[in-house]
Amino acid sequence: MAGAKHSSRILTRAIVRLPSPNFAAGLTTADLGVPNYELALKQHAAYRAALEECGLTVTCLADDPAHPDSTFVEDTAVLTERGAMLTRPGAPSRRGEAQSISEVLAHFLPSSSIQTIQAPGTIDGGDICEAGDHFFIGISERTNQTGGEQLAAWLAASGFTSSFVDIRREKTLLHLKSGVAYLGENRLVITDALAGRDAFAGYKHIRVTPNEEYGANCVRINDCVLIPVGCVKLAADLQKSGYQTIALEMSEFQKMDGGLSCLSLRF
Ligand code: CIR
Repeated sequence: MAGAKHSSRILTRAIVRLPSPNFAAGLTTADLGVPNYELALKQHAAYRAALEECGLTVTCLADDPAHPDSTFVEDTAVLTERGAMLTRPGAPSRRGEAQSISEVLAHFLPSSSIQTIQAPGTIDGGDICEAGDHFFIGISERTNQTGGEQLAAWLAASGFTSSFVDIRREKTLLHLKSGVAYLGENRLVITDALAGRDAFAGYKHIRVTPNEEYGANCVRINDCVLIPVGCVKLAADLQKSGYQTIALEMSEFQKMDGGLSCLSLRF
């Protein structure tokens, strides 16, 4: 791979959670039909295999029918190489998801490095885009200013910088990372809607075309980038820039507004 050998952080582990049989009862704005649970399980298995192919040891948690959206584990925590911030998700139905993730993280991280967002702050992990030592914090329908400020203060105390990106007017973006992904090498995959924002001016851009917008939520893991099946132009652009891609079927998760990043916590 020319010029794309290493992401800024070597990742070794991932936490995922199986979708539950009542997964279709979760929140969604998509008009793509009801997800098929058996197919979602198959797609989840392929996702886990891809994480392993990227070099990660995967901890797969049992499904949690009390929280139909709990397969989207990314929203429950923000992980850095120096610690974890458990979130307080913006959707009330998802508030109970962080507790069990906190218990799992305690196996891997010192308890002194784990903090929690406090009410009335809210954060969904999907709004937090790590770009090396800088974090973009999306202010959205799920992540509020108070939560963003708590996170920014914690990041600053850990030696990271951060900036806010208000996406509340971007009606097609549930989360900031629905529209932008950091690849490493100062490079972003980004939608037209976000590409003009000052926050992203200092970066190289790989634009997703409007018909491949779902691919903006791709994930760099060590030497690979996970992308959704069907993002043909994005795959070609990534490969041209020296990245190895793995394309994954995501149809059943897309029906529930989920993308590739939201299915795992990576650290
Ligand atoms: C929700 O609306 O909360 C879930 N159905 C989808 C969450 C997707 N999470 C993410 O993109 N980080």
